[in-house]
Amino acid sequence: MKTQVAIVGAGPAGLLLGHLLRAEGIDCVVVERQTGDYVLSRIRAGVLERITVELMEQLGLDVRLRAEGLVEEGFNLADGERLIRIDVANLTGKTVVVYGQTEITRDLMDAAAPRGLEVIYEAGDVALHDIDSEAPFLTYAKDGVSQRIDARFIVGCDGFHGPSRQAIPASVGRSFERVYPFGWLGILADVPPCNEELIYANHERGFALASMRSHTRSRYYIDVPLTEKIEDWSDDRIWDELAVRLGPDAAARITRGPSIEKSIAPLRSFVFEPMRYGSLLLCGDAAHIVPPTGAKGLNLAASDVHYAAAALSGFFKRGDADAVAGYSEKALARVWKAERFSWSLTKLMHRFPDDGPFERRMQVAELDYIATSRAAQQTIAENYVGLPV
Ligand code: RFL
Ligand code: PHB
Repeated sequence: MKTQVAIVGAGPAGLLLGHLLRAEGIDCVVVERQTGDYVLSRIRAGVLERITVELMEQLGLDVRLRAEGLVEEGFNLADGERLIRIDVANLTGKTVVVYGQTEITRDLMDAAAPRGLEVIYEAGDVALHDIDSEAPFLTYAKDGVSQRIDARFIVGCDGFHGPSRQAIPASVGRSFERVYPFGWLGILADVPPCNEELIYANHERGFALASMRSHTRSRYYIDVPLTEKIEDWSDDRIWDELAVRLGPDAAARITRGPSIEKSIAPLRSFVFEPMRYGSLLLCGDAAHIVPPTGAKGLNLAASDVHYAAAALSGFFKRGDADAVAGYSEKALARVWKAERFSWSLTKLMHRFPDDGPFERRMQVAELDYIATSRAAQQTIAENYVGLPV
């Protein structure tokens, strides 16, 4: 098979890019290792920045998002019994939208066939070849038969563990990494949320986050040591812990219910440079990971895709090779700022095992400053809604 752009991975990054390219009349094919159902079963992000909403809008795929998404005008930082509200709408004139990654992916998946976007699921052994040439190609196995896709560009949207980043020679790439000494235990349940706006809590027993997917579906997280096993966390134990860490006001409003999903995810900051090598571009988690504090991961994938689509459209529509050459620098400038925000909010809201009384006083001082300074709140708010693309 021959195409203009071969995309590896049908997560949100790969599907968004595929749709944006098809809308420009550029040929592309997406290859995905898993089944569509498996991709939809991964419970992940819940908070969308402007850029992510705008891309769905640009594609005319925002009907359900507009109808079902919850517009959030602010969020809260809790420290013991104190609650600091960040009035995002007032401070920035913008809002974020609560709408699950699963729903975005479903909307993109449902529109693929009608819009002529070919997605090949259950593609095994995907490998990238000749990425330093102008004629790169992918090989994969489907139903036991080996297949090949020739393209002008390959875009790696295959997440942190995919083969694309690994295809770049070690001598030209550089990784920056910070692994955190805890993970987030998440629980999804069909119960009304305890609060209309998100609450990120720093409690002496650890971190907690109250989030949601809708008025009837809640998403909560607590941080746990990486040695913890999910089997040791009954639903009751999780609800008890949330009630303590979120503080008495929120606790009084928590509705408990059986979990429909629970899992532990490790926290990591990671950036790979460059995000382009030869005819290969990387987008989303394939190139970088943020800890989930601040909800940046999916949104960064969306801004990468926005830059990549513009660069590829420049190449195919106007013969502009510079656009592709400049992709990495442009994308990384925004990536590093989101990395900084996610890292600083993670440091502010979690108790690290090595922290002593000094580090705790620093957290309290910073939270005091945020509570009383409009400038500090504005800094947080403008990062939370997403920096300009
Ligand atoms: P994905 O979603 O991992 O998709 C990559 C796709 O590539 C496929 N793949 C392959 N395909 C072919 N061949 C191979 N060899 C392949 N290897 C992998 C995979 O099967 C998959 O379908 O990456 P993408 O598209 O870059 O999207 C990134 C986001 O998924 C991620 O950044 C966010 O989910 C992070 N994240 C959050 N981001 C936000 O913006 N807001 C949030 O509120 C938020 N909350 C979260 C999160 C991530 C979490 N976890 C579990 C990691 C909460 C959690 C708990
Ligand atoms: C979520 O709803 O899953 C969520 C919300 C905010 C975050 C991370 C995850 O910072």
